[in-house]
Amino acid sequence: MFWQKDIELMPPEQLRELQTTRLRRSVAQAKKSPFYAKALAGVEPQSLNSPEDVRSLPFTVKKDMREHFPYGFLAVPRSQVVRLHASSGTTGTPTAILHSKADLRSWANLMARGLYMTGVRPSDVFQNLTGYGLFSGGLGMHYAAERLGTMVIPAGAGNSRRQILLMRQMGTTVMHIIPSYALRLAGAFAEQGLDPSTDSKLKIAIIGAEPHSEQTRKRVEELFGVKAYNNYGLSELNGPGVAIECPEQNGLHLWEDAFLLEVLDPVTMEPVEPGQVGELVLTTLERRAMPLIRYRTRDLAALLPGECACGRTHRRLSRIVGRSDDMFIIKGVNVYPMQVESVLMDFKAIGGQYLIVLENKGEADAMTVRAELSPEAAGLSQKERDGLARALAKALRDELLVTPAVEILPPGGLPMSQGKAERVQDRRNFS
Ligand code: DLL
Repeated sequence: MFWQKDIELMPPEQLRELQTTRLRRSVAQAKKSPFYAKALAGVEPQSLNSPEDVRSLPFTVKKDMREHFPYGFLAVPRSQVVRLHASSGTTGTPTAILHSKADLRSWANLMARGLYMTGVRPSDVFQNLTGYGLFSGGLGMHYAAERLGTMVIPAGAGNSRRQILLMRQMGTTVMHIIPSYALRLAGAFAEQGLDPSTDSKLKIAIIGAEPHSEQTRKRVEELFGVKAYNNYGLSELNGPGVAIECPEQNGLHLWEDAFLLEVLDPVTMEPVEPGQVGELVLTTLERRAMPLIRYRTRDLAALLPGECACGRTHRRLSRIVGRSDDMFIIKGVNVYPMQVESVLMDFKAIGGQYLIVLENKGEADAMTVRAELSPEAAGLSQKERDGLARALAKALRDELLVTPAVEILPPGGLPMSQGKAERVQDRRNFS
């Protein structure tokens, strides 16, 4: 049942003591880097006496990492660095995340712990359908699955025909996949007259790397006949494996021996109550090459109150409800793309892909939701499509309090992305 029983079931008080010891060590280590030598000047690691004492330290933001690219956060000699990853931002200077051998070992172990928790075993065949390269999803998951002892198929992202062939030939039982791609892949099975729930041996899907709704998870589970486990992470904090669901599927256990979590009001930066949504702020407790102190992730989620029936003491996060920088304002209303997705996924005739387009139209801003039909609904008549568009517009208005225009597209009608799906195009000119 457990990969590291003593750590996974560690009593909360003991876990806090471990965190305090590791926080001191992490701060001392961080101070060896040029950035933190300045930012933490005057901070005495031994004066930190509880996990809450982290609040006396300054935040780290992505901009700091950009400005100190590539080696400003490095806390070990360059010769000890064995791997570079980068975060997925598409604009501006990238951020470099540097790992030592020990860092990679500890990351692989953490993610292996998560995989084991979902039921992955050495007897499984593990197909990794995420991109290999600077993106941390591919290699990060690859080494974790190897560490666990499963046979890994390093398929990478895209090329659905080959993915399906590999799955069927090799008897793949576990897939690691970005949820928007999982829905496309189900469509590719259907195009070949195959049903992924019966024409594959899949039983587990590990999904993550992009926000997705509960409805999307359910869809992946139904289409593929699997249990789909939500896995959260970001490159700055290693990558996959920061928090992941157990078989209870009631929140994501955040590995608190490796990360110190704060959930803060993004405006006041004060802690919010358990159950309330706030920004996740994380401090690494194990990283040597590049420790990060109070990193503002911009991801929004709630810390869930109560204990988990699985017995693990590491506290649970809700799914990510959005990013503070994802939210857009239209006609004065705050909207998160995830709200739109939840509505769309309640309609069986709608497939997994959608795009929200924001434009200036005359005096006011206009919002258009473009949604693809599911392969099964591809044959709907124009009249039926119009009816569907009207029903969608109404359901979206009820959820968002603004009425968008809705365009229904055939399956495959939106541009395909190799990695994370693009969900919002803001073409507005604010000048
Ligand atoms: O996406 C790491 C990863 C790879 C996680 C594979 C899980 C699986 P980045 O490219 O740096 O790293 O993007 C990190 O993606 O801040 C979130 O906004 C979003 N994200 C990641 N996992 C989830 C998830 C990887 N399960 C950014 N749910 C994060 C919602 C997620 N959003």
